[in-house]
Amino acid sequence: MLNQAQAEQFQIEYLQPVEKREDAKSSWGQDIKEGLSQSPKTIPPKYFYDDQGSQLFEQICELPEYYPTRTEASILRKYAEEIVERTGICELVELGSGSSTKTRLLLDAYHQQNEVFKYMPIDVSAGILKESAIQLKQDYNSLEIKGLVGTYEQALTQLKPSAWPARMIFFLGSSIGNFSEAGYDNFLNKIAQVLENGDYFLLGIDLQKPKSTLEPAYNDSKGITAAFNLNMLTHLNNKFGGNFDVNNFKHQAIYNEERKQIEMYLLSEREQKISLEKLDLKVKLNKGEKILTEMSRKFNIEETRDKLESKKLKTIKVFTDENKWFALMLCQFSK
Ligand code: AVI
Repeated sequence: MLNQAQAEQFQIEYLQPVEKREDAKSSWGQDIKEGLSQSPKTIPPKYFYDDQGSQLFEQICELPEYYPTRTEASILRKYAEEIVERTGICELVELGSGSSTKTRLLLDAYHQQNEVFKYMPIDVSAGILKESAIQLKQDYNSLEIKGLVGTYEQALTQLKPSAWPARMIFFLGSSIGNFSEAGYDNFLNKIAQVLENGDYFLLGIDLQKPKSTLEPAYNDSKGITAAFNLNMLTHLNNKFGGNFDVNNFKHQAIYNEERKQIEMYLLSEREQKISLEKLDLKVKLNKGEKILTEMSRKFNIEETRDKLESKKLKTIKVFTDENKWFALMLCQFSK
């Protein structure tokens, strides 16, 4: 619980549910019904992130095998100042902010260059949003923070026009890799819709690389990624009155070289019947049947640049590490 003084230091707003009919199938619950009725079965990755899942993801980011976080952080550490010089005064909007750890590298740079700014973290986990806002307020006293609780979809349809000279939306950690091809396209359309001429978009992408580096990053030796994957079932049990027994499932992650993506599965170790009472859903799983829980697509800089350009997002600078494992694309919107 927040005390009075803490609660007064920042604003937290809960975004409205997406109500439009055409978006209804992706709202909470409906997409599970759909995903578990198709073949192969799927559960959307957004169900990883209850408070426990968000904590586990934070632990993944610290793992020695999981190179994306530290690589992206090293790029930010090196180039944050240049990003600030290029954007100037900005309202910073972060999609999927989590604990905002990496973001601090950017916030530090704005702070040091005395650029006034406002930070709007957006995350589905209210718990992690509040915790990080308290920490940030302690470290950046003059920072105006307004956290939004909700999905990207909610945020991008409900963001109000900015009163600041410019806005920069940033989406780090290669979370864009977790979208399907159609979801990726749709997401960029929405980004382009909320940006005004001259606004910025900073996108973190994990680049294509050998399987021998990729697979261990999703099959860590401590089993944290396995716990993260299995926690999705506990989340569904809690949220929808389900009876998944996590002991009957195994984590699996493989790199699909043809499609250039990591695919993460929950493998049913026996034949079992699952019910999710609140969704009025009953599902039968065979022994060895797999539920796809996540795709993590890996990118190529030139293709991504073209894709962004097709949405009027002109890449003004690509920042990368010496191994070319990860890239940050800084784009500017121009109609
Ligand atoms: C959030 N996202 C970018 C992570 C990824 O690498 O695709 C999620 C993740 N899944 C397993 N480990 C990390």
